[in-house]
Amino acid sequence: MSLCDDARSAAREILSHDEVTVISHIDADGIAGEAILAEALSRAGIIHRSVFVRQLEPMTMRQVPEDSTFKLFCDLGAGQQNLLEERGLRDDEVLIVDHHVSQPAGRAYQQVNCLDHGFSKMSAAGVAFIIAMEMDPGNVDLSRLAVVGNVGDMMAREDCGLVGPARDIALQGASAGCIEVVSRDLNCYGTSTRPLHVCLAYNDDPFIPGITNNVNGALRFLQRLGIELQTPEKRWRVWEELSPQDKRLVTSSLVQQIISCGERADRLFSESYLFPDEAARTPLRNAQEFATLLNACGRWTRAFVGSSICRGDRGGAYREAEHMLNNHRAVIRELLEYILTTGVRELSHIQWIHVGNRYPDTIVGIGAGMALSRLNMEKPILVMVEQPEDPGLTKVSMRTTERAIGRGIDLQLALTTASAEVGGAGGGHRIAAGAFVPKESEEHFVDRVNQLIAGQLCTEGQGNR
Ligand SMILES: [Mn+2]
Repeated sequence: MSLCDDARSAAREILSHDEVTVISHIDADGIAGEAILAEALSRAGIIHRSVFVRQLEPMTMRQVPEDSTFKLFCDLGAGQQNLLEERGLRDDEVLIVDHHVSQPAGRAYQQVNCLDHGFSKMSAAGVAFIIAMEMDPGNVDLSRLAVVGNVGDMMAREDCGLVGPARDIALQGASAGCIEVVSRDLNCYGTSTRPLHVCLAYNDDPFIPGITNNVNGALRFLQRLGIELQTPEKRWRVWEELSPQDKRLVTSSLVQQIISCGERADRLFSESYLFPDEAARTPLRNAQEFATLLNACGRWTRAFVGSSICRGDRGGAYREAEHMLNNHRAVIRELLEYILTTGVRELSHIQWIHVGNRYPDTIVGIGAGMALSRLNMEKPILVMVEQPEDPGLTKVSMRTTERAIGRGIDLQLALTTASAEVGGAGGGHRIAAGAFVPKESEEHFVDRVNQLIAGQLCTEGQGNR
């Protein structure tokens, strides 16, 4: 059975029900996946409602209604099939749409999981889209949301673009005219909304000496090239607005700058995914910024606002999301300042800080990533934060760089191993991972992670990249 076969039988199953509950995750991928399924269900005339959870655990299982509706789990469920079983859910009333590692339980729940077919660079929204297309090929416009989910889950990061079936979805959207796939675009966040010099200065992958973390340096660099940085109305221009010649001039000069510092310039370019139907200079214009908007909604527990935007609301929901995005950024800036002024503690192979209960646990990962580029980038950063609902539990977020991954570092492996040893749980990706650990084991845990990272660097060269 191929992924398509699985999706086809899942579509048939879904279409056979009159009432469906979608249970999804509150991040960009979960919200985009939910919106794809909800929209496909609406179009098929099936009654449905949705529930968003931060993660699937015994507490949040209570939000899953005890009724006769068919339960569609999205971006979660594969690893928590024991919970579904404990709840007494029958195998004929559940379908799991996921891309996380499966933990089978006694009952064989029906599942569409790209991981089962060897596709690790695909998100739940991507899987949801393939199912939606099997429900009705007219759902091709939902490819935009699938791309947002994939990019939001960092599926395009390592290879500077989507690959495999996730990329096929982007190309399907391009043929249908709703996505513009730009090859060798500038690999930079904020190309639709940020003034170009700010956009360049905030980018740290690749790290460009004199430009990264240096807004004035970036501004002088662009002025030297003679690029028209403002419109006649004195508004700063964004990358998207530059002429093709100016874009080429900027990228070729950046390449020179990087090479003259002895660095590799290949990560300066990436494939990007634009949505030409959206208003200019809004975060809805490209997949990366759209994903941030959804993450902001989820992190401020307003996943439904994000879902409404995915399904076309450009009025009230969009204004509310813009507000959350500003708030989101302000709190992240505060966290960044806090980390930099308080300072991290350095161990031999990692650097870490505990921010107590000052910041919501949902943003510490992002703050950690931003802080890392201002600190020693050779050492992965680990940030701990108190769990608001459970002070006995500490949330851990770790971030590192592509370069460190190339040297053998795998944060997901380190955190999963170390947290399991203290009775916690972890997960994520090589470059960004998280865990929950009991508060009393914090110190031991940090030392253990340090040890594991040291071990990973030793085994470098075994070709596990
Ligand atoms: Mn996901």
